[in-house]
Amino acid sequence: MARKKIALIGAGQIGGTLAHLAGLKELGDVVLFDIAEGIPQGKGLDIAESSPVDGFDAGYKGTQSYADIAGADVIIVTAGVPRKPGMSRDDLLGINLKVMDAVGAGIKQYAPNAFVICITNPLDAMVWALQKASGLPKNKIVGMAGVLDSARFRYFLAEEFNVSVEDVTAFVLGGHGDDMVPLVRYSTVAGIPLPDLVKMGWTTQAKLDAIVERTRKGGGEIVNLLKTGSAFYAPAASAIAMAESYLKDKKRVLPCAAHLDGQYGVKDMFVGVPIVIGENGVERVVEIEMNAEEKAMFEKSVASVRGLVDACKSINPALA
Ligand code: A3D
Repeated sequence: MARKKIALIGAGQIGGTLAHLAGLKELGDVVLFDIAEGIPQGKGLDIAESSPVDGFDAGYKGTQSYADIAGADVIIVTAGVPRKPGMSRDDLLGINLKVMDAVGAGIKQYAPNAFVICITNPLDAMVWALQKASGLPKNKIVGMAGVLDSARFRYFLAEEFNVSVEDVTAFVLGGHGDDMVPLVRYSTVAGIPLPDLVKMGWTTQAKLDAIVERTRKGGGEIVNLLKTGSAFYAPAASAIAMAESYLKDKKRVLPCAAHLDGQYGVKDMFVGVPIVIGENGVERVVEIEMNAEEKAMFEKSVASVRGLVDACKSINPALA
């Protein structure tokens, strides 16, 4: 059976890490596309030269030509600019919207059957714009954010409880912004919900509230430390988990920015919700009941995403 083909649009910090992880996990052959000449070629060759040491077989090709993504099974988009200290994700909108136009046209022409994962910020608006620009079916395009946000939440909780990260599950809803919605009562340690752990004396409500707040600002914490860009190891690992679920038809239940057509009361927007990813792309949107407080937080988050989508429509009316 022929190897799967994974095209990475954007070969920067996240793109390079994605290329390395895709090889280490033998997900398929990798094409790195970037407008910066030499970068995708150099990164591809460097990673290929590590393959004899780590013992994996994967082809690597760096390119400036969209024709090379033809026939890709999965495309992961990180093209654009990342945040610097003092910038919000929303400050990136104008520049990255133009990038989504170009990337969407490339995908439409050469790889309209791929499953596409968008990472470029501001995430929920960029995945919306990329779907419009590419014309991809709504079940074949998602945004990566919730897997990362919930991984951050899980990591902070595992540290607080001094237990394995593997036994902590977390549930995050809403847009990928500082008003995302970490759902405490659906997050557990080995099945025990967080409010019960507070009652059991494992932590205090105040500490839990601080962890929720740290999760919401998790991206900014890394930006402030790095100073020259934003997080890339955990974002890449998160997108690879999504790609793997599609390529291997694992049907994992993952929080992703998915197209909503009435679910959660939202229409024609991409917002973070739990979905099942399998061979057909987005196979199911999981709708949960929210209490009044959760609903209010979710609606606030959706309103921020709507504001960004409206900004995209006013910059580029052709997308509306
Ligand atoms: P960076 O290392 O700057 O890589 C971006 C790459 O995109 C560069 O190599 C550019 O040359 C390339 N590029 C720019 N314009 C184009 C174009 N038109 N076509 C092809 N390539 C182009 O950034 P990064 O990898 O650190 O981050 C990439 C994106 O992911 C940024 O928008 C970040 O804000 C975003 N990001 C999202 C998350 C989420 O959780 C959603 C997390 C971290 C970063």
